[in-house]
Amino acid sequence: MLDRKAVYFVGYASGIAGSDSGSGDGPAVLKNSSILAKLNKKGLAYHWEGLIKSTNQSASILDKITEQCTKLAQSVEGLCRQHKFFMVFGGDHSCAIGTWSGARSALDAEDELGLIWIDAHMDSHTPETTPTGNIHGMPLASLLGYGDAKLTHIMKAYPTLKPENICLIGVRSYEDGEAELLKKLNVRIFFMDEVKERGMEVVMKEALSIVKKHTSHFGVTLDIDAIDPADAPATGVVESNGIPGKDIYKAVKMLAHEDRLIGFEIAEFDPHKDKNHMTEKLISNLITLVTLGETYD
Ligand SMILES: [Mn+2]
Repeated sequence: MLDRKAVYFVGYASGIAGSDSGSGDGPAVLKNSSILAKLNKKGLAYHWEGLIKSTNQSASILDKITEQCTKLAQSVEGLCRQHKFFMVFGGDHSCAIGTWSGARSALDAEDELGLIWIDAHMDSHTPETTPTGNIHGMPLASLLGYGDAKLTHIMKAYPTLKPENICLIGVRSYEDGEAELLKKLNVRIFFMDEVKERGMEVVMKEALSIVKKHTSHFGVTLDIDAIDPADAPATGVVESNGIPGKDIYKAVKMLAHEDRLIGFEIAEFDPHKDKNHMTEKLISNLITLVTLGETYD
């Protein structure tokens, strides 16, 4: 198991893939956070690898995202190859294209990567099905090999993920086109109704068995909007009726002893919408839960 007493943070400081760009400031707020600064006292040493953002002002949004995701993928790949436990902080959820392309790239060609996608949305649109054109609605489709070739081919392995090795948790808002794609691919979706009915721990256990079955390693990506806005208000596309904060804690705590977990990602944190640093504190707790198995406060 990777040493998680030392973790490596990478920030994806961009919100250009969504209609609300506030999430682009998320990583900088976390980097300067006095709340996160106290993690050291818990026995957790963390290092910031940097904040990634496109430097090409005149490029199209697609090209900027391609550039950012390529840089992020290279950073994550490097950390994985050095057997370092990484955490990526968005930024909008287009970061996932870079993060998981990079993690996949660090594995051997014959290995497979699993991924648990915790989100209120499916993020599985293609340029053909999207009603908004926003790329933060497309990262999972891209990772599965559907969408613009620039995004599906960030690194060499194509597709990055296979549908049988992933699952979604917490979904409650989506459009037909993306739902059809995931249904066609037979992707397991734990909709919010099922999470409520069976409980988050039961669902998480089943999710872990899916992503570990045919893979050497797996990751987890958490969109803040999966969590109930009463416990995590700081996100761009708020959806009511989400996963309670205490249940997210239980689920993430289960990851602390998963030795094949390669890294963890938190996306769509918009600090401008936080209330009394509530979401920032929740993120601090998630960091210590996934690494040390206990909450920070
Ligand atoms: Mn998302």
